Parts: sequence; structure tokens; C-alpha cells
Amino acid sequence: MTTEVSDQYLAGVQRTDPDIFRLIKEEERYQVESIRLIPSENYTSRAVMEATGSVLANKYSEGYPGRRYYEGQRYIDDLETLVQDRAKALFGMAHANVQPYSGSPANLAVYMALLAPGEKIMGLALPHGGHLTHGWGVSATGKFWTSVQYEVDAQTHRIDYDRVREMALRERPRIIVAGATAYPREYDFAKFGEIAREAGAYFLADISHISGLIVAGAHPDPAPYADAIMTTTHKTLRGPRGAMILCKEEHAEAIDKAVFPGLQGGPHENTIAGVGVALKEAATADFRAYGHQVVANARALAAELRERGFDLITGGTDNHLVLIDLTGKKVIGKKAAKALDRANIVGNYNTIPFDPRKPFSPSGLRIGTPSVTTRGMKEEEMRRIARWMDEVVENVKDEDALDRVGAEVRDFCRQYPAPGMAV
Ligand code: DSN
Repeated sequence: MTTEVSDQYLAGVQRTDPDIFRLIKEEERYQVESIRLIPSENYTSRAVMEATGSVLANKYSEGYPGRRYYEGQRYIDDLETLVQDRAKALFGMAHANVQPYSGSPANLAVYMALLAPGEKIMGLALPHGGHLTHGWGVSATGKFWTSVQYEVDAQTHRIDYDRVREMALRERPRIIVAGATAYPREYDFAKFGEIAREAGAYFLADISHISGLIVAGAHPDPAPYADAIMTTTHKTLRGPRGAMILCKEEHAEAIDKAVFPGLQGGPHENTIAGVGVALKEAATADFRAYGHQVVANARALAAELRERGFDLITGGTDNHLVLIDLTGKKVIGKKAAKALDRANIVGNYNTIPFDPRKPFSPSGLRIGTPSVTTRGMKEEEMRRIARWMDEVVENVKDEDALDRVGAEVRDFCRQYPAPGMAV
């Protein structure tokens, strides 16, 4: 991925709005000079950013290719069809809707398409790594539909498929959701599909976190088993902020109607173009190598952290993500995350399964390797990062120590150009 960018790329913003310009440039510097370990973030290519910031932002195109409610679609239909075709080919599904604004509305659309109001969603509980939109009570998905939530096993912290099956047969949900925001192990999508079939439920795979790994061949693929697949486009997939839904042909009409006019108005064709560029990039050998390296890096980071006495949920990782239980280190997640940020290492505090603490100040820290892998870091660098993390967690109250690590991290980061950056 090329990293060369003219520093003129924000010249218009600089002229028109120096305040916004300053904040963007400061954020840019922060992204360059820090080790970004939030597992749901990444660096898009400059090509993705250019498409997303292009003249397509000027358009309105409610409807779908060939069936728009606006004139002026001379080029938009070809664009959206091209992106749909790329999505179908990459994910091996019959139909693609590339209009969802983000993951939450996309999941809502799937439920709206496949479930009647009040029918039952079965998803992984939020405190066990699931997502709000998998039927958690405070989310619209837990208010407009009924929901039951499965949990991870109390000892292994892994999904217990026998218990998922028992719950599915007992509760008879209309849809079973696989996917999470803080689950460091592979999903057995074949098993989820089998359980859903046995229970007479639809199967939705929410692969938002791992879609980049799936297209790279670094994680099993849900396509043969799922009725619908939802993914955000900006995590391991490395596109702009957005989402898409892929589904079997029999659900295509219902999914399309649920997205528009059910939940959304005009699609953001500029974002759709950015997604299209990202999908083209994701179909390359370079991207496959990146996907495998993301996992190798997460394993190396986990191994070195374990070596240094960190307790890891499930003991390690199979994907891009590591969930640390900081209880044994006698530091709460929020304090650790703040100290790490001061030292230019950015992760996020996170609930761990069966966390005795409250979600706003939980016991865990969630980290991941997509961004550092995009910058070309490998296993050796992961060991270096783990050593810095250890130093920070051992010295959370020592501001001098944190600032010393912060300066080292800044110098280190300068050796790994981030795509699309001009500073
Ligand atoms: N907030 C996203 C994440 O960080 O995993 C999920 O919605």
C-alpha cells in the first residue's frame, strides 16, 4: 500500500476553516505517532479516503440501481452495481446491499427483513463480548424484538456450542446471531448454521470484526451456512466507515426493502465508492498476506504478554484481538488504558466475561493488531509493544515513566509509515 501523500491534500480545508484543519492535522499526527491497538480501527489507504471525499458526496440517489427516486443517476447506478458485484464475489454470497450507513442500522435491517416485531433474537450477551445490536436490552434490537442471550463458558470463556444448541432448541428464536466485539477465538460457523437449522431459525453472521480475515483466508468463512452476513467495512476490512449486508437470493428483496425505504433514505454513494476501492484492495495477494499477518501478530503479542504475567481471556487468540484481564495486575482497565494512551499506546478498557466491575470501569483491556499490521509491523515489533505495555501497566502512576515510554513509542512509530498520512 503506497504511503506517499502530498501535504497539500487539505489545502482547501486550511484556507476555509483553520480550526477544523488544525484538529484534523493534530489527529493525523496522533495516528502517526501512536501505536493504535483498538481492534475495530485501522488505516484506510489514501485511495479509499479520496473516493470517500470525492464529488460523490454531492449526490442523492434514493432507491437501487435501475430503480431510483431521483434523476441524475447517469454514473451512480454503475458505481453501486460495481461495488455490489465486488462484495458478492469477495464474500461468495448471492446478494449484496452496500447501502447501510453503519453496522447498527445494518443489523436492524436484517431483523426488520427477517423477523416480525416481537419475534426472538438470540445473540451473545454484551458483557460476554457480544454487540448491543444482538438483542441487548438497551438497544432497539432488545426493545422491539424479544431476545435471549447466550454466554461464554465460565471456565474456558469460549462459546459452548452444546449450550447454544440447548438454548436454541428450548427458546426457538427466529434468528441466531454469531459474532462479537470482544471474542478472541474462531467462530464455528458450520456449527452455528447446523444449530439454527435444527431450531428452525435464521442464521446471521455478524463478521464486522473479522471480515478482513475471512476474505484473506485467515478465518473460517460463514458464507456456506448463513442466511445473511453483516459486516462493517472499516475494521479488519480496511475500508471507510460503513457497512453491508450479504444474503441468500431468497432474502434479497426483504433485505433491500428493510434498508430502503424501511430504515434509511439516500445512500452515501461517496462511502459506497470508498467501500468499492477497499474491496478491490481486499481481493489482492497483499491483502491476503496482511490478513494472515494480523493473526500472527495478535498471537505474538498475546504470547509475550502472557510471558510477562498478563492473564488473557481464553489464554490467547485465534484472530486479531486480545482481551486482557487486568485483575491480577491490580490495575483497573480504565486506568491502564489512560496510562497507555499517555504513553502513545491506544487500546480500550473493556468488560471481561463475568466481570465483577461495572461496564464503565471494567477489569479488562481490549487490544488488536489490524492497524499496526497495516503499518508493516511484524512479530518482533509485537514483542516490543508488549514490553512497553508491561512497563506502562507496572508504572501507571509514574508520569515520568509514562512520558519516557511515550517518547520511545513516538520515535518507533516514525519508522512505520501509516498509509494516507502526510505528517
Ligand atoms: N464499537 C465497535 C467496536 O469497537 O468493536 C463495535 O460496534
